[in-house]
Amino acid sequence: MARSALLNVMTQAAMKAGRALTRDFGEVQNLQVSMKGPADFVSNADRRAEEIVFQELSRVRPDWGFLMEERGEIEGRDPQHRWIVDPLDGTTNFLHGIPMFSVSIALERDGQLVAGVIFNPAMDELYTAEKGGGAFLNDRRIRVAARKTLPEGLFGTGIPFLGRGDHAGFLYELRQIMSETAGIRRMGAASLDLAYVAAGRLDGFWEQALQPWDVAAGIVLLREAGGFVTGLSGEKFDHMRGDVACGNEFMHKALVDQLKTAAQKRKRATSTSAETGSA
Ligand code: 2AM
Ligand code: CA
Repeated sequence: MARSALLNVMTQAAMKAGRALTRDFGEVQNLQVSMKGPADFVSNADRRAEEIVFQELSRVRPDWGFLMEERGEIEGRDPQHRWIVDPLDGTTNFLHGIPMFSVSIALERDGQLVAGVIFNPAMDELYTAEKGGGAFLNDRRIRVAARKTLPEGLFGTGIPFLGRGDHAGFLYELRQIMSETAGIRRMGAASLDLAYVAAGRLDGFWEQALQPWDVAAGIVLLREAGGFVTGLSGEKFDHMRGDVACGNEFMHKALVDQLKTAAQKRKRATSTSAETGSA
């Protein structure tokens, strides 16, 4: 399969950064056992990977802007095009020596996501998609799974953690979805969760409060693989807002219904406790 020039540029940048991350990942595993621990080393690995992506993409498309996890917004002379880049998605996994992390690069044209590349160097898996051109894993076409009912469905999610997210709300979602489905996975890299739904490994995925660079590339993959995506209560998806519920047509609808039920149960419980004055 011949990749487009655009996907070639994105792939080269992702693979070059991925190779640097692989070298650093080896070192992280050594540092795990040292007194100092690998935290500072990992922030540097993250910045190095971002620098590689920035240099590679600026070299071939000097006028295009960027939205990057570390550097933030960099305006380009061309107002139409912007790269959205997460140089290391799954930072916590990387820090802990777990090989579930990626380089994620998307292209936005006039505010629309039009191309996405995600590279997991530890598993040597490269996901590519361009609007209208289909989604691929290592150059083989991928599609969302064909399973249609919740009891067959395996779902990915992100669990809020110390200092982040709506912990109480998530427990309602978890209670609801775990009792209706074949299982839930928490992999720790939103880009790869989306890629796994696109590849038909997971049947769906939901998570709140993600950043544009966590999801932008994965959304292109998902749509090109035939998936559906909205916010958590079925509202139009907006990659700048960061709430994601996705799956194939059937699983997406079923997931959103479950999330709505969870939100209603929470609301009822909150108003009951407010009425009775309990916490
Ligand atoms: P990161 O590894 O690049 O930080 C895991 O649930 C997902 O949430 C990962 O994609 C992770 O991206 C992202 N994440 C971690 N901390 C976050 C934060 N403070 N805000 C938004 N997303 C975050
Ligand atoms: Ca990220």
